[in-house]
Amino acid sequence: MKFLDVAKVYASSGSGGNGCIAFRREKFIEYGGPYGGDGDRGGDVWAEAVDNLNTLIDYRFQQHVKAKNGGGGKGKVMTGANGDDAIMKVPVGTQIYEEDGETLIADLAENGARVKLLSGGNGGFGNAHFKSATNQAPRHANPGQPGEEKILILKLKLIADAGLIGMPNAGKSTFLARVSAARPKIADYPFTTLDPQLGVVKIDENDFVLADLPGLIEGAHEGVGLGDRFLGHAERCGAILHLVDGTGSAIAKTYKTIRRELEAYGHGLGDKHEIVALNKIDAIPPAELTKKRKALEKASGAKVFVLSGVSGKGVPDILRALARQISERRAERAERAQARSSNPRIFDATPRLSLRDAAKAKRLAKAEKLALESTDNVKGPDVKAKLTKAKLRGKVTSARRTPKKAAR
Ligand SMILES: Nc1nc2c(ncn2[C@@H]2O[C@H](COP(=O)(O)OP(=O)(O)OP(=O)(O)O)[C@@H](O)[C@H]2O)c(=O)[nH]1
Ligand SMILES: [Mg+2]
Repeated sequence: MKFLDVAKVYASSGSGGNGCIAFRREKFIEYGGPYGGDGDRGGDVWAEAVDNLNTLIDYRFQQHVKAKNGGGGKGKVMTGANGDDAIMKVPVGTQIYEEDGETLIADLAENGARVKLLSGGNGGFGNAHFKSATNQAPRHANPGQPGEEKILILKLKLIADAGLIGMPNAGKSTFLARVSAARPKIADYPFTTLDPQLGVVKIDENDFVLADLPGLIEGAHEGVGLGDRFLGHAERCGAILHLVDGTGSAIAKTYKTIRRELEAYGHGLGDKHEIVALNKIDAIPPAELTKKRKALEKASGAKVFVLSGVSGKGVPDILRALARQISERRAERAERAQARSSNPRIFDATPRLSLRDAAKAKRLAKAEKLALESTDNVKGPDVKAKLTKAKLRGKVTSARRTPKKAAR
């Protein structure tokens, strides 16, 4: 599984409905006049953060999001129907990017936050709109504005609920493979796991995401071994499971080494509640197990669980303890989120030009096009650019070169 959930979505807003051309025809009403209604707006595309989703998996299956088109106008000056909006429900924490995957459009960090991603097209005016004293029977109506289309990239950072920490060969990957459907590489040499691996664990009614992190050794905070950069993934975990290899000789020393690395890493990792477990009990004689467990209890000052990742003994108890820790942390987080999201943000990511600005932009584009066309036969790009600029500024009425006097 990936730490980052990414989905690509093709979104399009609805087009506006066309205006209608119609005339009023009634038995005793002469010259009934234009009677065509306006088309209505197409639907917008919105994204909304909801807290009952955890992944973007829905958008692997539904990659096209389309809002409805606006209805066309009808006779008797009836306006068309409004196009329905399309609302993309995404998990809280989803970021929405442009097609390049780098330009951020919106970051939906709280429950209920909404963003308008694409605006629907406006409806066209019907012919009733164009009647005037001099044109009492207009035979034209506006078409509806087309909707917009865009490719959007959705990104969600998956946050592991629990992290597995320990020396290399402590049996972390074996544990993850035992309790989840993840299949990390397992081997009896140190640093088998080079990248964090995720698995989804189900125990009783709970499920949570468990991360298998690469092994730590003494001096990891100074970059020894694979360093401690992977500990960043454990920073936001609700619980830490510290596995100690029971077949080793210096159990207490091993435990303390890892603790020192956690403290040295900082970011509150040292203060995080950890569940300590002695692993590989299938390979330890019972008398030795009691001794080692006591030594570990003394070193950690906490209850020590015993388990075997290979035989599965003691695993459910540990999972239940983890699930308890995680649900406590989740409840705390939900309380904080509730306080934050009492006033969710709703914003529009489709800044629209005012009518005056839009008309100005259209005039400018037209003038530029005209100037370019008329300078097509002028040689040299510099002359052409100068003439275009001058024409736009209104200094030259025609960009065509006036014939020289001598030539006349
Ligand atoms: N007897 C016994 N062996 C185990 C147990 N768990 C893991 N092992 C063995 O210990 C070795 C290392 O296991 P891994 O799961 O790869 O250990 P790891 O902690 O992921 O190691 P790195 O990825 O290198 O940090 C493998 O040979 C496993 O078969 C266990 O419960 N009992
Ligand atoms: Mg491993």
